[in-house]
Amino acid sequence: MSQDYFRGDREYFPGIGCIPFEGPESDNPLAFKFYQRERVIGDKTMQEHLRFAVCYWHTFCAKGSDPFGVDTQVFPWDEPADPMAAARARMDAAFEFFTKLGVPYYCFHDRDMAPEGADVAGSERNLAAMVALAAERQAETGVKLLWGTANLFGHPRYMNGAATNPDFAVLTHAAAQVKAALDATVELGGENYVFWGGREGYASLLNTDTRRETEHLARFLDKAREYARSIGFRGTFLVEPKPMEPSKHQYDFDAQTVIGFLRQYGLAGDFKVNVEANHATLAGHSFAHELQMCTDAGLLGSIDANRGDPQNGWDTDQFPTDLYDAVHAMLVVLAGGGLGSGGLNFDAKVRRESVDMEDIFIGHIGGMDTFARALETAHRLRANGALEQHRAARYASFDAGQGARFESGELGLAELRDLAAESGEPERVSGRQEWYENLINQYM
Ligand code: XUL
Ligand code: CO
Repeated sequence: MSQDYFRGDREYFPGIGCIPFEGPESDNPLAFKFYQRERVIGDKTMQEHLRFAVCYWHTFCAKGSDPFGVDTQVFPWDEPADPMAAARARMDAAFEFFTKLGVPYYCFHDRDMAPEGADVAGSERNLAAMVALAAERQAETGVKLLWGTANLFGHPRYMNGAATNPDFAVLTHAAAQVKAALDATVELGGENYVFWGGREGYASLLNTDTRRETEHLARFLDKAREYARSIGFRGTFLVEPKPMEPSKHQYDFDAQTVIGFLRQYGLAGDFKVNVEANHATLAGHSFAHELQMCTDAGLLGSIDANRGDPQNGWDTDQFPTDLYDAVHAMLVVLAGGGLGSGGLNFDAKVRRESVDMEDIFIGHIGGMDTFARALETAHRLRANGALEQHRAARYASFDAGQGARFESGELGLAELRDLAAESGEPERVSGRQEWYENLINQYM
């Protein structure tokens, strides 16, 4: 037991020390095989590229219940009967975990960190007390806050939505929570602030004024920005798309929907997108597709790293272990210039059947190793340059001559028609998809 590992009066993960790097030959499940914090890839260390974060909610709050069964996991930090004492114990366990795992960041919802009080002021007091402790723990461990957020979906008052609730009184409670969560994020030096609108959508079109609700959402985000900037928040606001669950339809359906919404209401720039892999697949897209749409718009903010299960149509929030998927994602991230002030937050949980304390370490280690390998592979692929050269060459006909004149808007439809008549039937050019796919496999 070493005081380096934990700051409270109890060690919550006894028998597990700081996770070492042992390399791909190691058979120790509690060691990294690929993630080496200080290893330089291109111009940055792995830690600087990947900016890993642990999420407070799945890892320290959720205990394996599902709609058909109760909790299966037992956590020692839940032992205190007083909710604030339990919150303090949970925080000590969380910082012990962050330190032992060796991640630079964490993320939280207000209600993960502090219990709801009897009224607005009571909830604010609870959160402020826990934020003071978090500030101490951050200073002692060097672990930083990637983003904060407010849970605007768990409490029954939000059953018809938060900022999009048809009842103004509910909207005011959502505002109170966001205000306090913004205060907390600023206090803790958070680099971003997230809005995930789990219940900002509808169950039935028949009882919903969708136009009014989306306007309320935009107004709410605008007022949150105004307040946050007034208290000195310099970071990025992030909207996290998801098409459904718990709502039948969520307004922030996917990246392109959110990008259009942010631009329509003058929020783009201050607000960017937090892409979650499992939300992408729920929307019928790939993870890489969502990242690409955000990169094209200059609005990729951060990533919630996880994966779904191809046999399930819901948000299983599994740890990301699919290397092919992660390589594709890292190709997009590197091509876009990296994650900026965002990071890779493991919005992932161990399975309900994984009931040992070490399982949560093993889940995170696997996710970190997957992205470390993906980073290294994507970097080598980009250094080789063949993929990008081939892709660029497909568009060479727009680089000069009439194609370039079209791009700059000089050619009208009638002129384009005359060019078609002149040049006759174009030669068919192969898309060579198999060549691209094989190249990725060759580098993995
Ligand atoms: C839910 C989800 C949330 C957000 C934060 O699917 O992803 O945990 O990341 O509210
Ligand atoms: Co998420």
